[in-house]
Amino acid sequence: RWDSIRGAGVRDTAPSTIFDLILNGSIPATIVRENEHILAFKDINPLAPAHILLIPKDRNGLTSLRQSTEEHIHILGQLLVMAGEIAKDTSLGFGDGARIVINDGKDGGQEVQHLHVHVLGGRQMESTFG
Ligand code: DGP
Repeated sequence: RWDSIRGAGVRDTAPSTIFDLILNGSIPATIVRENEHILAFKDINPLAPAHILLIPKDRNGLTSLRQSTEEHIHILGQLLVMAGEIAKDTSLGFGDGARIVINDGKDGGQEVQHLHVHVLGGRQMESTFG
């Protein structure tokens, strides 16, 4: 799948992550949606009946949302638009709504240092965060 992946940002010197292995096909993932800039796949440890992750194919410095700058506005918008499309996809197990989450940094519970958007659904979410 490398042919559809734009070159990594030259200023992105952070270590690669497990998501790079998914992007280059070294480890399998259940891909549910894809375009030139974004890959969406099922979370390996689902916390809801439907749990999809969206990642920018070119991390371009976005190890976390806190690294975002104006140059990332377009990809951030595209990620949210696709998250909304996925959240409407009943074939993926989504019902009437979803929870869309970005964990950011240690205190946010982020484990993989490649920006990703969680889309969770298929059950009633609790009103609190834990
Ligand atoms: P976070 O805690 O926000 O960094 O979420 C990372 C998510 O990535 C976590 O829900 C599990 C998922 N994940 C980790 N490794 C893999 C993998 O190898 N394949 C897939 N599909 N998901 C993974």
